[in-house]
Amino acid sequence: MSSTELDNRPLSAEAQALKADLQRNLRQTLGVSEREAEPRDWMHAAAFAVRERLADRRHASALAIEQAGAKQVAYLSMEFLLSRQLTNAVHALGLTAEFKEVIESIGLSVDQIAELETEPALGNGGLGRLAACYLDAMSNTGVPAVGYGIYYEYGMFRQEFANGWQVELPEEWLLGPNPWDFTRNHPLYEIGFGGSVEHRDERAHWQPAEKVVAVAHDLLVPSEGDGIVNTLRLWAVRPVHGFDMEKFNRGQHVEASAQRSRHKSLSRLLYPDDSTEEGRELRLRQELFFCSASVQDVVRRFVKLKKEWETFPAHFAIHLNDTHPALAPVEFMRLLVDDHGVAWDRAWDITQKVFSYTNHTLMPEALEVWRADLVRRVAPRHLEIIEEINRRLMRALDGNLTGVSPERVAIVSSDQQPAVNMGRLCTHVSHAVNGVSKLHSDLVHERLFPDYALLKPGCFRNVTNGVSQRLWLYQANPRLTAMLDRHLDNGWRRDFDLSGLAAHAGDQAVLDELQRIKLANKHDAVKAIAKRTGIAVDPASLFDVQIKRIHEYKRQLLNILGVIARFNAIKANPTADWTPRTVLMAGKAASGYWLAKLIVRLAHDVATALNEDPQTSDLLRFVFLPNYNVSLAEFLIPAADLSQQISLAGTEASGTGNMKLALNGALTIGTADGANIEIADAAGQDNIFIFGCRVEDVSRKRQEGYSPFEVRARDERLHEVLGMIEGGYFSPGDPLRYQPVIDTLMGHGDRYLVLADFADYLRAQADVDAVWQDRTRWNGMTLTNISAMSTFSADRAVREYADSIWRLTGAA
Ligand code: 26Q
Repeated sequence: MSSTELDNRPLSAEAQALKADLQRNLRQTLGVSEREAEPRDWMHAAAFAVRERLADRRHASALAIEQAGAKQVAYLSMEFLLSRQLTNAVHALGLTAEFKEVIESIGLSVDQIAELETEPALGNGGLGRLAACYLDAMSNTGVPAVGYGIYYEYGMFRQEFANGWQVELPEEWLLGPNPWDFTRNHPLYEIGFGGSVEHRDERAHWQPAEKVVAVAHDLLVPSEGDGIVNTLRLWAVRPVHGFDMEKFNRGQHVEASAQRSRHKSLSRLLYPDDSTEEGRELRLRQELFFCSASVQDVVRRFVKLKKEWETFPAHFAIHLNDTHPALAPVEFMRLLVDDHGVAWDRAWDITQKVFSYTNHTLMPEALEVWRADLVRRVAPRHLEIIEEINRRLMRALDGNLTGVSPERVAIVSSDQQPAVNMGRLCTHVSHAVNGVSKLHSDLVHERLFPDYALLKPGCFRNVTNGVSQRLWLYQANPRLTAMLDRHLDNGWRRDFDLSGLAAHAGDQAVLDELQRIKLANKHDAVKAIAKRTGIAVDPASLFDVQIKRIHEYKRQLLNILGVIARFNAIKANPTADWTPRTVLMAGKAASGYWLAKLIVRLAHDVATALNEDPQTSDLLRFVFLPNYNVSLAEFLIPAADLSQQISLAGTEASGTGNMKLALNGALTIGTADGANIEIADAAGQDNIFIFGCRVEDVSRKRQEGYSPFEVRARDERLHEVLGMIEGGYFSPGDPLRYQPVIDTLMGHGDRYLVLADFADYLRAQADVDAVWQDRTRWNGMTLTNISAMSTFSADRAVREYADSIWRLTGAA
């Protein structure tokens, strides 16, 4: 029976109850009868029915947390890149089977219903997805937490293609009801902007020029079984005095709502991560809005406890997900000192015990530095507080013999045009600062904040990233999960312990099973790929996957050059024993990052040329999948054979896609960067394809004077590949199209050493081909990788934060 035919089998008791709730919500919440209902109405009805169950659980766990007086975490992040809520919630409630029964009894399919939900893409990429995995892990490990973020009207754009170019379209995720949203009418918080500060009666009095009100939109973060339900509290703007009646009455209808619409813009859109210029005032206003609302909320929750301020750190830990919430500790100081009359030193001591900070990038262009005059314009009192913090720090360094350089720790630079360094601000206010992989944490310590390392050596830590196994294994890959259930001890899910799988490394039947599962997943992916692109790919070929934001440092270009070299090699020797490959690439380029957009176009053009070549297209297919998002990752990751993690050593802080792919049985071809190094250590160097320069080689090469021209001259294959791009082979009507790509690689010095790693990359790819020919060996490597991935669970990471950073005694 096809899944969309009406299923008349009797429902289980649980499914009957669920179905009754669906029908009731359809009729009463949505006001639609069954006769009139479209699939979308059923999706909404299902969401309302499921959220009722979540809400009940939330009330119970909120009460239990309150009664236990447990310390709570406020996780501040400008981004949360959530998955679709319905499938996630159904899974957490353990209702997957019942939900399927109900939906099929209505004559619909679960996939069809799930796909009608637009995912809330309130994040750019890695950092936002990490925050979402950590929320899930906090609920599932019993860490009481509120995630604080922004309820963007427009999250990540939808990527489409027009004549080969990426175009960005707004994703209208809030059209229609949002069944997951609990909009709160209280508490509401006023947020001030601009204005002036007066100092009288030994106190600062800030008179903001403008005010808006922040409204909370709460989403629930469930856990499996009888764990806790945490809250994700996202702020939106409700303008005050938003409508000028006088203007309206004078007939100035548009002007009457101008201020309202200006205010609304604060939570209108998610900024892209391409931030190169500093002068974007709206972003800074957005950060202030978010920080002020979140900190006011935490402080209000504390005040309700009626405790001494000194006990604040025993009740709340506030975590800064990168520097985007850097104004939060400043707002915290302001509330304590200005509004609650706490003396500066006392407030400062509390602040340092409350805040902690994670750095996610070393790329200079992503490190936030704001001009002081801009900060003054947006938040004059906050700038004063930052200046005072800086003044006291500089004073403390006076005559200090520790070798700390004042210029290298100064939060406000003393240049002609002073600027605020947000990374230093976060480091100074926090009792713990961490990077997101061992290598990255070392670099944060040694290269980014070397003088802070001298000043407060005990603060620096590492917490290697982790991913949610519930989304990325149980939900995305039910076949592999069922296999693990068959072969591992009963308790494997509780402790997320995959290590028992290693015992089966020599068992041919288990290896075959693994291969069959991968093939079945690939068959599913083939259908999804055809649906999205119209391109047919062969599930028997090796699926070689690179999925992530398009950035020069991530070196999608190296992948593309490698694909072209493979194409040339096949043409030169068509009858050799080639491993058929399907290279799958997906990712979005920030709209203002034109070179990244040109790289996307190159991928697209190379794919077109290759796929049309009858001599090679059975052996090599290249597909750029549009609109990479969480849902796409959910079907592609379980189908991947090879995971490309090929950043320039020292530039990718951690990576998390690398973990998701390895967990799903893809082998990694990667550089010694970020968490790749730890994946290699866990899985064993023989079970991964590492190539290219290491961090030390990169520094040495740069010192010695690296010449892309020499590299090109020495490598025939590289010379040919670059010649084709340069000569318009992939852009016949527009031969100069890719000149800027050639220029960055050649004329402008190849900042990311793409050419330097080219030859070793081809060598590693040839190793991949050779292993693939011996499928038993390949499957054995796959099994060993999976068995070593337990440690890359978000639960492990969250427990490390809870123990060593947030100090939650009694947390699981
Ligand atoms: C900054 C200022 C103005 C506008 C935007 C930004 C901005 C926004 C987002 C800067 C950076 C980001 C995102 C950074 C990010 O995603 N970093 C990734 O974090 C992952 C989780 O730790 C790591 O695995 C990745 O290695 C890292 O690149």
